[in-house]
Amino acid sequence: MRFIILLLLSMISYGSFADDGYRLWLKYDRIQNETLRKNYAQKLASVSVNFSDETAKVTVSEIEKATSGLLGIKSKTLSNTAQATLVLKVGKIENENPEAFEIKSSKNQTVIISNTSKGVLYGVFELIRRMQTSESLENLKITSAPKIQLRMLNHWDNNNGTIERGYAGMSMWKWYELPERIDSRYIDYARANASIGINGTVLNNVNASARFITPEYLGKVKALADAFRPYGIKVFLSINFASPKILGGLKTADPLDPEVKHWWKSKADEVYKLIPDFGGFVVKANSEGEPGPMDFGRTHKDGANMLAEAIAPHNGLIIWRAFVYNFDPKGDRFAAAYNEFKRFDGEFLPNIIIQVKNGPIDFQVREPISPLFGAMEKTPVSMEFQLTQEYLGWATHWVYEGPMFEEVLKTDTHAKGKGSTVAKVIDGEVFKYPITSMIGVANTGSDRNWTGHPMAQANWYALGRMAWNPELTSEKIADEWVKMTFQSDSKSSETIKKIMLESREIYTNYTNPLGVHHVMGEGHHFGPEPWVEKAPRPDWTALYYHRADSIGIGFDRTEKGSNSLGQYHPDLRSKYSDINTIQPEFLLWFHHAPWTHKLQNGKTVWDEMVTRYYEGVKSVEKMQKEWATMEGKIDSETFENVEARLKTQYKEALWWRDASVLYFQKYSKMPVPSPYQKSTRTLEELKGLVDVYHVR
Ligand code: GCW
Repeated sequence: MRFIILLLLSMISYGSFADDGYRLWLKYDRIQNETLRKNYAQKLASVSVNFSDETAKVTVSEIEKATSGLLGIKSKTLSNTAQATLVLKVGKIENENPEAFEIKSSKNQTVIISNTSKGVLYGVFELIRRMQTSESLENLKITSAPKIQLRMLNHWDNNNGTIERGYAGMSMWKWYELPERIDSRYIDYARANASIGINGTVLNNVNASARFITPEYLGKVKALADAFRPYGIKVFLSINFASPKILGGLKTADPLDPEVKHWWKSKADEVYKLIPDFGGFVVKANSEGEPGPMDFGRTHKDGANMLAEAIAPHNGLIIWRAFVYNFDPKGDRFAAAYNEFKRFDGEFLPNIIIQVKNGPIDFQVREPISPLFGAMEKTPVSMEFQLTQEYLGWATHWVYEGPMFEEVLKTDTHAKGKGSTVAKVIDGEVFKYPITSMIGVANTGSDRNWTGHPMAQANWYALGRMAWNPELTSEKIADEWVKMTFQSDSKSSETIKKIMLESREIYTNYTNPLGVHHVMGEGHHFGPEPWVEKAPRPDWTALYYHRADSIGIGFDRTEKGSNSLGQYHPDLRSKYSDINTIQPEFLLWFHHAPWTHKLQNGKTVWDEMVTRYYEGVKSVEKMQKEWATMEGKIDSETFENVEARLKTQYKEALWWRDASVLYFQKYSKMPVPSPYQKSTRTLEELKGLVDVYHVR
């Protein structure tokens, strides 16, 4: 007994309660600064709530959790609004957005008000965030409204429990227990999403099994929709375009066939009868072997419009993905989506959104923007980012994606003159889109800490915050996340934030310097395989993209090459078209640059590439050193977890560096510049490593 008490006392004094990461950024450990804590405690001493729906219950329960955790108090519930220190109110506010809220505070009272209960919930999370990040609650006069309507996660989860490109365990959805049992994790998932403004979730993989829309599964989906509703989250499903054949026994899934149309209409009726606020269907059609309208000689427009018609009576949406690329021996995969969709601009029904990946290829480490942003004037396009780190080192490499999102969102499409940034395209400002959306392909799984790598939680957080306001900086978001997640001293917070902000560029340097792309392992997409020269399709090889030869490296997309650059507005095009002025980070995306070509810093392409590979690895060593200073400053479980993952990251960074340099050197025939030393490993040895990683 004495031993246990001593152990507990020492844990408390060293603050070393093991933190398994389950609580995410909603940690709510006691605020150490007493003055601040007392001040907050006064402000949250009593609460009055003027609404009483399901959302009211979860809002009050969130306040209870936050006040007992952060402040060590239990707020009194008062029916007398005048006496309450915190008033939560549904009422008319100036901003008509149903999700907007206002927070106003005077000396004795803080009022959170919104047109809807959901807006109040968002306001409460904002207030809690302010306490978690030690901000003042005095004289607040805040109005906040989301700039994007649909802020969503897309789960690539399959009904057998696996996740496509999921690196944090198995799927969270226990289909076999549903609809009877609602796992408490579903509720914590919904809370976490609501805390960052996420209001929609697509439960299943876009490579969709038709099973999800069978009556059996729809019952399960309804149970999840009911569990998420109080948190303001709508449920969507990915569908299999061939469902009328697979489930309905029809001879065809041709979108113009009357029986097929009828089948989808009654399916939509069935779904909405069960789930009246169902969000809609997401469709990956005629892409990577998935069925679609082109199987019947029809177009993406025919397919999308048929489904849109079926779902329109219920106010449902069709989210049609633009990730399509048929192999064309003369073409350039970069140009495929634009070629397919631009011609139909204006011909899609109004309840359709075209969901576009941030770049033209496929979630590479760094991509220029998809030319569809800024090109679709009459059809809403939405942003698809990938949180799960398919090409970003899975769950062993620490990559904070905030700076990548920010780089994409700040890119100027010039569609309607200077300042037509991607952020402004997708939030509807540039073309006045009636529907707006941003989604992240989820990085969550059944791992206790949700995301495998503890630091990857920040990517989920960043998606929600940027979807609420695509003009927020990645720095501000990192600052919030670190403070909320670690509740550590300010020096430690700064160290963690610094590593985060540098992490993406570091990863880029040791894997994809100067804009070389699609050089990862084939199929599993892990580790380096720039030597992949044969694959089931040429555009699945690495050679198709890097085109290394005795002269140089990179894909010429200028007028002299594939001319895909021509898909951008001339003012954006000119940023990339001159090999002498292009930002080096994008060089090999657009130019076949001679190895000896001199960059603006005076170095040759070869020397600069090698420098980046080597400096990238050195930076991982630096990350390790900086992280080492966190020992004792944050809880030991997270510390050790990240420390171990950084060791793996270092090992794999060396693998990337050596494999890439040795492989490309076969073409450049140039030496590794000093002070760097050529690897003592051979290329053959490094190629052999791939098999080890295949079985991961
Ligand atoms: O990046 C590729 C992935 C596929 C994925 C596809 C897509 C769901 O390798 O696994 O399939 O993109 O986005 O549809």
